[in-house]
Amino acid sequence: MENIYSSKQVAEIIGVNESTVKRWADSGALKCFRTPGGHRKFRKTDVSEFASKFAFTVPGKILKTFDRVFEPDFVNLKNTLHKKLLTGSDNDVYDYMNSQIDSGLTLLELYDNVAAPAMFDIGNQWANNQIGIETEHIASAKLTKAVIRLNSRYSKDEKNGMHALCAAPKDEHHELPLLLVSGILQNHGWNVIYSGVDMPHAAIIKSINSMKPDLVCLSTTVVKDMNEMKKMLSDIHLSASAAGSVLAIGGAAAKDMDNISLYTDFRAESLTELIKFTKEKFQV
Ligand code: B12
Repeated sequence: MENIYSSKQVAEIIGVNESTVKRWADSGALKCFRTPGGHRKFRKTDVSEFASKFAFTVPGKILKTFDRVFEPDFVNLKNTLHKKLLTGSDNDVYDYMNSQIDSGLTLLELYDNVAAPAMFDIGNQWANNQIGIETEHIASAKLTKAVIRLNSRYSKDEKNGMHALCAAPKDEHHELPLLLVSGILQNHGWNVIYSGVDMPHAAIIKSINSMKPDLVCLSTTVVKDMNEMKKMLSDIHLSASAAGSVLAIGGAAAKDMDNISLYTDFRAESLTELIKFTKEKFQV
């Protein structure tokens, strides 16, 4: 049966005063109907639709998460972020992303289903000459800055005792995916050793040998020479196994790498898959 809420319940769900809900209803912004006794009643679908709009325009206002009344409209969220990346300020981008977390989205959903697709669209616009390279660079920089702030803000204080080394190999300059990976791991209690992009493969191996992390995450977006990449991954995989580390690889270039099990313990297409894997593998 369809869920119906009272003004008080809607106020609790959205996190505002009951009088505010009544005001919204009376102005027509939030749809309601009246009982024969004159009480306002709200359908779940109407609250849900209103809540997603509300979260866009009033950063920081919250949909309390005890009852997730709406399924996020990821396409809409992605389009709004995309617009802010092209036209908003650094703070607009950060505030918007942060307000989505306040609205009940997880960091994982925000990164996998909103941020990554928004950058994908920007890449396509650039490839189709709809925006210039300078616009693409500025948008990437805005997102990078916002992600660094979000990673720090949503890094879990209570650590799970596990260590992950996050790196991107030599000649790989796409840093955003790696920042997302590291932020999500920190958000799940991992200690992250972040060595950044363009890391020579001997240096990755040296780090694995000396730090012996539980997990090594490599992100690759663009590969010039696939054979060279596979050779490098084999070496890293061997060193990781010897050090007792699990090797995970992800990113656009890893997607179509064949015989992947020869080069890594795990290939992920998303952060969601990575977290599922780490939960099963490490019981954390
Ligand atoms: C931003 C960007 C750049 C920026 C990067 C800035 C930065 N600080 O990161 C700069 C300007 C440096 C750049 C440079 C180049 N770029 Co570029 N870039 C992009 C763009 C627009 C976005 C990349 C991005 O951040 N995506 C979002 C991320 C978060 O998504 P993702 O990589 O899929 O990651 C997700 C998952 O795969 C997963 N994941 C990723 N890594 C890992 C790792 C692990 C372990 C796990 C578990 C999961 C995981 O998690 C993420 C979240 O869901 C893409 C467009 C696109 N389609 O992606 C082009 C794109 C990748 N670039 C492209 C190109 C061609 C280049 C250049 C060669 C351009 C040039 N001529 O100089 C150079 C190459 C530089 C190099 N050698 O690395 C092409 C690649 C085409 C191809 N397949 O070969 C693309 C696809 C653009 C296009 N449409 O043509 N780029």
